[in-house]
Amino acid sequence: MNLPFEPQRQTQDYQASDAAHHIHAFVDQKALNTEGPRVMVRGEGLYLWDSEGKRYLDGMSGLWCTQLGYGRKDLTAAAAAQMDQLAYYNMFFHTTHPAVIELSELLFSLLPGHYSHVIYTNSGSEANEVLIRTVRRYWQVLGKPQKKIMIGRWNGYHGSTLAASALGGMKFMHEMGGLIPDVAHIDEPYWYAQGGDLTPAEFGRRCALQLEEKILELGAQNVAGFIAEPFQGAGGMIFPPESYWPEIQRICRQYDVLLCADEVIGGFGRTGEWFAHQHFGFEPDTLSIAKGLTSGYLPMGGLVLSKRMAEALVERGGVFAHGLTYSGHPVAAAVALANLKALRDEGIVRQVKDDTGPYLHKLLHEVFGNHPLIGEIQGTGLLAALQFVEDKGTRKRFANENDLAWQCRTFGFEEGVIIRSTLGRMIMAPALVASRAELDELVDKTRIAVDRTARIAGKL
Ligand code: PXG
Repeated sequence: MNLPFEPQRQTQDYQASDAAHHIHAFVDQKALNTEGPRVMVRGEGLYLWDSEGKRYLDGMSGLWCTQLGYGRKDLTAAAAAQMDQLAYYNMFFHTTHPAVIELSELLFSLLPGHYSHVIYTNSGSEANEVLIRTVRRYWQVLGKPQKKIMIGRWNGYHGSTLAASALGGMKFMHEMGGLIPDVAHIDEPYWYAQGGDLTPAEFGRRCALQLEEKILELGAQNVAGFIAEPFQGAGGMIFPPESYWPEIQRICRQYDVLLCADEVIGGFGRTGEWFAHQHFGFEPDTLSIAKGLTSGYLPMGGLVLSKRMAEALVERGGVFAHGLTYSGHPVAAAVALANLKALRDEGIVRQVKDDTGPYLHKLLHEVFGNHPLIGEIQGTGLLAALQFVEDKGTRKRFANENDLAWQCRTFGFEEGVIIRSTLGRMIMAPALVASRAELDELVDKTRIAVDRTARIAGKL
C-alpha cells in the first residue's frame, strides 16, 4: 500500500486500546466498541486519511473548525516558535504576553468597531459559561442585580458543559445531568419543519415575537440576555427567515435585554462575512467565539464584549472574580494570530463571499434543485444543508428521517466524503480554502450518497 504516512500500529490494535480506555462524544460507547471507531491518522488540505489508508474529502472542516484545512506549516511553525520562546504563562498575577496582545489587536481590527474587549477561554462551551457570569455581572454593576434570566432556544446548541447545555435547547442533554436555574427557552425558527401554512416571513416574525412574550411573562426587569446562534449549526444548519433577526433585535433593545450571538460556528468567514451576524445584519452585544479562531489547531475560544459592556465592567465593575489557567494561552494565541493573518492576507474570506461560496450554491442548486429526496437547499458561503422530504407539496418529512440521514452519511464515508447528518438534514461546511475542483468533488460524492439514500427511501 502506498500511504502518505507511516502506519505505526494495526487498526484493530488501536481500536482495542481505544475501547478499553476512552469514552467518546455523543455515542453509545458499547455499540461503538463493537463496531470499532475509524482511526484518522493524517490530514492535508481538505483531505484526511484513516489507518487503513482510505482517503476522505472532509466536507465538515473537522467539526466546523478547520478554516484553513489541515497541514498548514505557518500554523505549526507559529506554535513551535511560541513553545520555544514562552510555552506558558498566565493572565493572573498582573501579567500578559505579546502573543495575546497581538492577537487581540488583530481580532478587533477584523470586528465591527462597536466591540472592544475579549475574555479568552479554551472552548465554545467555556465562552458561554463565561457569558452567563459576565452578563449577570454587567447588570449587577448597572445596579440591576435581579436581571439574571437567560433566554435560549429549543434545539439551539451552546456547548456541552452544564450551564452551556442549559442555555442550549437539546432536551435529551437536559435530561442527562440537569439544568441550571434562571434559564428559559423559546422555539427555534425552523420554517421547513414547523412553519405550517405561514409564509417564511410570517413564521420568522411569529418566532421572534415569542421572545417578546417570554420577556413579558418573566418580567423584563428579570431578563439579562437572549442567546442564539445566528444560524443553528449542530441543530441542523437552519437559517431563520429574513424577518427574524430585525424583529429579535428590536425586542432586545425595547426591553433592555442583551443580545448574545453564539458565533462559535458562524465566525471567521464561514458565511463569506467575518462573522455570521454581519451576514444577517444585526448588532449583538456579545459574541461567543471558538473553533475557526485557531482553525481548530489548538483549543481556544472567547467572549467578545461591546464597548458599552466593557466600559461598565472595566471602569465601574472593580474585580471580576473570573479566570482560567489557560485563558489567552500563548501557544494557542500565536496559532490564532497566524490563522487570522492567513485568512485576512490570503483573501480567503473574500474568496468565500465572491467566488467559492456562490460556486458551491450554484452547483448544489443544479444537482439537487429537482432531486426527488431534497425539499430545500439552505446556506450561504461554504455552508449548506440539504433537507430530506417525503412529500414536497406538503413539506411532509419521513418518519425515519434521522435513520435515512445517518445512512446517507455512512454512504458518504463509503464514497470518501465526510458530510454530517442531523435529523433529516445533510450538512456541508468544508474548509474555507476549498478550491472549485474540491467543491466539485464534494458535491459529486454527496450526490452519489444522496442517490443511494433516495433508492432506500423509494424515491429513485
Ligand atoms: N456554541 C456553538 C454554536 C457550537 O456549535 C459550542 C458552542 C461549544 O463549543 P466547544 O468548543 O465547547 O465544543 C459549539 C460546538 C455538531 C457539533 O455535531 C457541533 C459542536 C460541537 C460538537 C458537535 O455539529 N459545536
